[in-house]
Amino acid sequence: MPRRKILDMSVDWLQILDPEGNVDEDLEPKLDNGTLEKFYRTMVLTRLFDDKALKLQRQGRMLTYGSSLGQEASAIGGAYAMNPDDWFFPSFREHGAQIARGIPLKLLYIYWMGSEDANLTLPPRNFPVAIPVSTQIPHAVGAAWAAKIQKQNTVSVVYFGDGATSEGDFHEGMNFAGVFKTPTVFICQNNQYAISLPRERQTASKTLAQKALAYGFEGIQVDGNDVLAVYSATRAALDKARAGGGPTMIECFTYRMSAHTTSDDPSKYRQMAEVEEWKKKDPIKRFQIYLSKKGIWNQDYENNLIKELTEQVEKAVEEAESFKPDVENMFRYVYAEMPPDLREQRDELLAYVSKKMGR
Ligand SMILES: Cc1ncc(C[n+]2csc(CCOP(=O)(O)OP(=O)(O)O)c2C)c(N)n1
Repeated sequence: MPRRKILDMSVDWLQILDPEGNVDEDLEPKLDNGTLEKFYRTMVLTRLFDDKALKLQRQGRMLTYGSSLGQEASAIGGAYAMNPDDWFFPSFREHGAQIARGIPLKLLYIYWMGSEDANLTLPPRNFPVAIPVSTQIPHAVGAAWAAKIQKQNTVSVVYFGDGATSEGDFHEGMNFAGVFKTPTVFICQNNQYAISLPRERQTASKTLAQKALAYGFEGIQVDGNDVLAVYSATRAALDKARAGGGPTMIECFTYRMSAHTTSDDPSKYRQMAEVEEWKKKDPIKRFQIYLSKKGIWNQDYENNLIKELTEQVEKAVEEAESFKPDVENMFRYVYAEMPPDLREQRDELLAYVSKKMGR
């Protein structure tokens, strides 16, 4: 026969905990209560951190900020599946993953208050936030390739959005990872929008996960508002990568509940009814029901937790606001030898700071 099907591929969907808090016991990961509580605490802390950042920005105490409201499970589920010595490459909306990786809240606030100094003391193996969309992807693949060549047992995990899948860096990184079978886990946060551009206008593909198939490796779509599904899928991908099985792409199907950033007005491009529908799928709420059924969560537990974590957030803000940044740092680490135009800008800024602030 001259014509026959030579390719038959598919993409799985994974959900373990549904929006009503019902768990699929066959798929439920075996996690002890301490770990489950850690997941819950970190999701709640991320939400409190986020809410405070938005308020600070509105009071003129923070620069432009991108909220992660609604994406807490997608962020922390993957990060908690990692080992501390795995490489972590975040985009700009992964506050939850950064918190799960042990990055102090104070540093996150200092960064969003505008100081690169925060990046100088990040815990090892945690890359700084990448503001340019997708540039972190080739970096992650490169680090994974290096780990493979050096026979280290580490995996690179890279986070990016649905919009990032239209960038050249994404395709180059995915292709390289497929060809060289690098130990890389690609976590795509499909939050349905790239600023004002809806997912349907980003790509004609039915899923984002299927893009991995074109590069010769597995892609899976998970319910991104289900922390158990995100954790389990990432754990499986990490185990596979460590065993020499190469890369995986995980598409977390989630929703950006807030604006793109504090400079955006989403009412211009999406309907409130859509937001209301997604409210019913809240990742924290469903995990709360799950913990309540396990006898871990109750209203007193919640009240105590909110009090404790709010204090933690307030303390971090205080520390961040009393931090004295060294403005010269933003010029220091790009070139081994600073070009004249940059030197000129640095001198101008230093003169301004010294005049304005007497430093
Ligand atoms: C290379 C590059 N192009 C454009 C921008 C401007 N920009 C910032 S965020 C963004 C949309 C990103 O969408 P997505 O990847 O889906 O992530 P999300 O913001 O939804 O988390 C754009 C176009 C940028 N930062 N970098």
